[in-house]
Amino acid sequence: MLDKVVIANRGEIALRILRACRELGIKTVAVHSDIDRNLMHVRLADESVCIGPAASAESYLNIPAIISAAEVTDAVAIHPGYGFLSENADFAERVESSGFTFIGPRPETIRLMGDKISARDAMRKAGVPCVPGSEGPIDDSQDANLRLAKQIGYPVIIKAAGGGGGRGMRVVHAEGALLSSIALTRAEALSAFGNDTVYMEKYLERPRHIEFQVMADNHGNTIHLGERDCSMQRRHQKIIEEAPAPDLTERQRSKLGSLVVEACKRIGYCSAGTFEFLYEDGEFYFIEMNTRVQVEHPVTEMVTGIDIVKQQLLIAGGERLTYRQKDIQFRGHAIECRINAEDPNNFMPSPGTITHFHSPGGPGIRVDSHVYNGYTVPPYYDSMIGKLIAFGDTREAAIRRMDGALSEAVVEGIKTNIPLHRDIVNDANFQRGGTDIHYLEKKLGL
Ligand code: MV4
Repeated sequence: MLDKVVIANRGEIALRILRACRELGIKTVAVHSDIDRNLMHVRLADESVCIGPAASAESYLNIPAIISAAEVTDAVAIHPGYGFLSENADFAERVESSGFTFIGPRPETIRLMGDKISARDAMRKAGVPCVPGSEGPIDDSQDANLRLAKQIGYPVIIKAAGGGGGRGMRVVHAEGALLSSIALTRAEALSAFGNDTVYMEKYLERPRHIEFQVMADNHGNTIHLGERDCSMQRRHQKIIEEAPAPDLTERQRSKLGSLVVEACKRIGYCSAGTFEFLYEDGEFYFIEMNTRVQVEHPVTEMVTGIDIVKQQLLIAGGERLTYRQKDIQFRGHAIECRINAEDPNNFMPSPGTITHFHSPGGPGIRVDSHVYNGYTVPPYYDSMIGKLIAFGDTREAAIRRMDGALSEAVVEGIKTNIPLHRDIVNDANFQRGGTDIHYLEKKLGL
């Protein structure tokens, strides 16, 4: 078992990791920027180290400072959380070469999945269904690209190998725009990612976004923890996530679950991971794999009863997975609302001091948040101040509980998107379930 872990993150996920360490008797080191010294997990950690000023580039992205903090506190491992350096293969490599355990997959796996073409290639070879498209990158042969697009059928989407999460993509609706779109996406990719490699896929026009959670240890054991529907999003920012995905059958779940488990075994995957799919007309299409614990992991924890972060820590400590696939039971329904410090009308960030904070409660309500009365939300980082999760025996029960919890929540001193969440959970189409990735933007008239 790991002795002492550096938590290389901030906010709610840092507190989440601290809580998992505390339950396992693992000592904690909180690294923080100078303005984050009053974060809750910094106060609760066994030790804390200031790693730099507010700017992320000089603190939470400051690789030498984070590794030095591990050295001076004699820690054995580093947990990157999500965002920041969590999917940075160079960081993982430098952590390992400095003699520490990186709590996550091996660096080469992070690199393989970070390149969206090699990820797609690996999954196609492992028998995971992918979106129809180019096998590997497209080159600059105009005739070949025109032929490929014609064969795939318009609309097509051009994507950057170094992209992901919505960056470096361009939809092409007709042949006349293809060549210029390829050139433009290539140029943008070069400037954004330093890599102008691009590929082509059939563009799915009304998909849902469904992702599968996997866990794998270092002893060849791999399980899946079912799926999450993350389609309620705006400009690639997820707003509401839920598990299980509405209307998915047990048969679909076990079929896709077996495919992603086999794919993990084939690539030697380790730790927590998420396979991202587009789901349209009853078919699944792999698009990307995330090699980190995700913001929305709690909805999976609520319907399986498994602590994903604890499992990550156990796996990093060399332990075997606590569960086998046949131990995994899915029960009930969980919905997560991401609570952001932002204006609910124009989505502008709303940093400032929270003068009054009251957490909702009651049966089936979980609040993953680091804020408290008097906490000042800084303007330097992501605006998410917490996640409200509601569990119920049925989706309807979870929705009812969520609406009640949203009506109880009090956050004064800053604006939040709680009114938007109340609007969505009371929306008839949301309540019917199965809305696609464009639904919220259409509803908001964007
Ligand atoms: C797509 C797609 C439609 N067809 N690929 C956006 C971010 C990255 N995960 C991939 N994304 C998409 N890829 C094909 N072939 C639509 C999107 C997409 C999207 C996907 C999931 C969740 C939200 C999204 C919002 C806009 C576009």
